[in-house]
Amino acid sequence: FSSPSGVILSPGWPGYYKGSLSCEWVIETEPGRSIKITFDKFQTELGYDFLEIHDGPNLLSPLVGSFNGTQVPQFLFSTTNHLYMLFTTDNSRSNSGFKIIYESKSSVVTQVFLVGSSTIVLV
Ligand SMILES: [Ca+2]
Repeated sequence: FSSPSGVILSPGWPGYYKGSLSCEWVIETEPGRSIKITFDKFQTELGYDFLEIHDGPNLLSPLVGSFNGTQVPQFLFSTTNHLYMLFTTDNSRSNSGFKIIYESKSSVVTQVFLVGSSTIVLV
């Protein structure tokens, strides 16, 4: 992505996504900035179709959350200038997926979010 903001849609949006997907996205902004993502719409099969978000450039970066069903935070921020997203689905039952808005922010943000049982401190 090369614009300061944009939208990430699940494959097939606004129709249902397909089974057996493994799709990844990497969002990168300039060093020293952070990325804000806003969950505009989110609906996946509960317990089977997951959107994993990692705070960094790849799958090995710290996990922010693994989201499924309709339970997502309203928005979240990266602490680095990268976010890695992986959407995996099993081979049965799909749903409409997600619409996520991303923006590059100057990273002078201090907030604490609770995602699942882990506390993420964003400085
Ligand atoms: Ca499924």
